[in-house]
Amino acid sequence: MKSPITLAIMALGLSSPLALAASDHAGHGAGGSHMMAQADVALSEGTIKKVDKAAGKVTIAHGPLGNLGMPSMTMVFRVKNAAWLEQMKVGDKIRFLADRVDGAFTVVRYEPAD
Ligand SMILES: [Cu+2]
Repeated sequence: MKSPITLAIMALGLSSPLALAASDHAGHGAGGSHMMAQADVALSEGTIKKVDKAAGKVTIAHGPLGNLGMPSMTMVFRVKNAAWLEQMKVGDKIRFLADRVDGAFTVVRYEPAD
């Protein structure tokens, strides 16, 4: 059995060529270290299942979340920016990054998937 840590390292290794390419691309633009850091993070895939604007939450059927050591599942997330809930629609495919914010799983970054 591989430990979750080993799997996380493997995930990072697999994502590095993509992340490097993204960093390169961003580097020619604004090129701030902040942007570079974001580009290094591997986004996970998800499909919007439910949007609850009143509660500020979104239900996402997501693929593995390497940084959280979480397998694929459908679950509820909070969102870092409530305005995102206005843009998210049930059935939308997204790429996103989730993290623990104040102990709650939160979408801290997302973009539409093609
Ligand atoms: Cu999950």
